[in-house]
Amino acid sequence: MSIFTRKLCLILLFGSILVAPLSALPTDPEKLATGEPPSTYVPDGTCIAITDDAYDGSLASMTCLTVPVITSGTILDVNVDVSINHSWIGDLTIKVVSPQGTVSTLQSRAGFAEPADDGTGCCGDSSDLVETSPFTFDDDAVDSAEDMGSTLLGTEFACQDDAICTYFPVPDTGPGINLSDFIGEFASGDWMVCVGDSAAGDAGDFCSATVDVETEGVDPCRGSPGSIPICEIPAMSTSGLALLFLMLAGAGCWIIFRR
Ligand SMILES: [Ca+2]
Ligand SMILES: [Ca+2]
Repeated sequence: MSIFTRKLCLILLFGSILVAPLSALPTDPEKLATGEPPSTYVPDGTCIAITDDAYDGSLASMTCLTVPVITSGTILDVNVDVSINHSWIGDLTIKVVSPQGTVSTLQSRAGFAEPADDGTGCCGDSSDLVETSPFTFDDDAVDSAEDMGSTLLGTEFACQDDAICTYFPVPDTGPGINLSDFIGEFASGDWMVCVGDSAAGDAGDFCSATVDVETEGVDPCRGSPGSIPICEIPAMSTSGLALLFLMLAGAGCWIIFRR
C-alpha cells in the first residue's frame, strides 16, 4: 500500500469518527420545535376539491387533511375547526380520525336523517358554506350540527348569515358519539379531518382544518410539549449514511494497512 493510500485511509477513518456525532441529529426540524405546537393544516393557501358524489361511507371516499399535533399528554377535550366552500350543506359528511385511529363523525348530512352511513339517499339542507366563515365542532356548543343552515335560504351561508359558527357533533348512523370519543387518548401525532360529498350537482372544496386539544400529563415518549420523543430512534440522515460508509471504508483501509 502506497504512502498516499495509507494517508487517505487515516484521513477517512479519523475524519469520519470526528464528524460522526453530527449524523445522529434528527432530520425532521418539526421534532425540534418548541413552544405552542402546530395544529392547523392549510394546504399551501389553496383549497382541495371535495369530489362530488363520491362518498360511500369509507374514509377513502372522502377528502382528508392531515393535521399534525405535537401536544403532549392525554386528551381532556378536543375541538375541530374547518373552512369549506360548498353549496348544499346537506351533501356533506365530516369525520375526524385520531392518531390512534379512532373515527368520530362530526357532521352527517345536515337536515337529512340518513338510513345508513353510505352516501345514499337525498337531500338535506340546501344552504351553503364559504371558507371565509369557518365553523367549529365543540361538544359544549348549544347548536346541533344536524340543524346547520336550517334557518337559511339556499343561497345563504351558514355562520356568515346566521351567526351560528359552533355546533355539537351529530353522527346519525356514522361512527362515534361526539368529541368525547377521544378522551384519554394521547394527543400527539397526525390527526385527519375528512369531508365527503354524497349527492351530485353541488361541489366544493376543503380549505383548512384545525384540531385544538386540551391535555393532561405527558406522553411516555415525550417529556414536554414540543420536545423530541425519547422513544423514537431518530432516522439517520443521508449525510449520516455517507459518514457511516466513510467510517467503514476507513476501517477497511486501516485493517489492510496494518497487515
Ligand atoms: Ca344527518
Ligand atoms: Ca355534491
